[in-house]
Amino acid sequence: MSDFTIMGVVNVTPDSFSDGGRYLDAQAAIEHGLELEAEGAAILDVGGESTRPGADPVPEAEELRRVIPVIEGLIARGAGARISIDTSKAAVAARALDTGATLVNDVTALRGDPDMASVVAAAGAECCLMHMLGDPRTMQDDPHYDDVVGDIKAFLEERMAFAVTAGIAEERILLDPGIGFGKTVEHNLALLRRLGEFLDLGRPVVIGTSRKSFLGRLTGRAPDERVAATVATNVLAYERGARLFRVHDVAPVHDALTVTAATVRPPWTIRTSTTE
Ligand code: PMM
Repeated sequence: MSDFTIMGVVNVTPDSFSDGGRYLDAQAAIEHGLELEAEGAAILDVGGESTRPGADPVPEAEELRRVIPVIEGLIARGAGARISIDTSKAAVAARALDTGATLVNDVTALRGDPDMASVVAAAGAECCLMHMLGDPRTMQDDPHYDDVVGDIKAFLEERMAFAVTAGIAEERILLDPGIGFGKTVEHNLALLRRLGEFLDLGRPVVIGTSRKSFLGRLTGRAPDERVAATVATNVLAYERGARLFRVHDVAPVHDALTVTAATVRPPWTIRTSTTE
């Protein structure tokens, strides 16, 4: 039994940072989700609104039109992975939960829509609270922190208290420092280097570095050439205590984390089907 969980990204958007437009058609998104599950994703994170820097908001009806058929299709096709809805709109979360999603991944940490907390609480759903400075249109305009780790820890602690007051059980909460959301390259690297400090908050830490621009700034590579950089950051994050990994490239990250977990926490599982 591995102690890490991979969340495969299923973006149904024309403009997401690294895979925008590729899976805009519901059928393509469903096939892609099933492939990610076969590669080792235990959660599929379905999103219909891009959060890339500078992105414009998507109207509710359009977001519903993008994501609901994909969730329906994944369930109809017998997906075994749990389904997460990546949204900050309560109405989208509510429909997704009704359709079969069990986790709400809200990049605004319940600040984007006043009804979101009660929707999550009423459904008894799990919820990922992520840190973002400002909003996607402005977040990369000269972000500043007194102490990036301390400030984000305090934010997540406050958001967790808010969620619990709203009726969301603490054991249903996951926490994410929000790599790339209002952070410089140095902020992102400090968050990874000091990721272990977030374990003090007592909830599983989620990390999303996949193909992000700080990896491009470091390596000079285009988004779909950042697999090795993505693997490196996820291995490091695991070693620092993260347990949920939101990635586009599930197969390589799954292999890397399997070996990392076996090394850090033996005993491991020998797979007999492997050729020498
Ligand atoms: N990153 C993106 C979207 N949703 N959710 C969580 N919890 N953590 C993240 O880091 C995160 C997220 C942006 O990435 P994409 O546009 O490449 O999907």
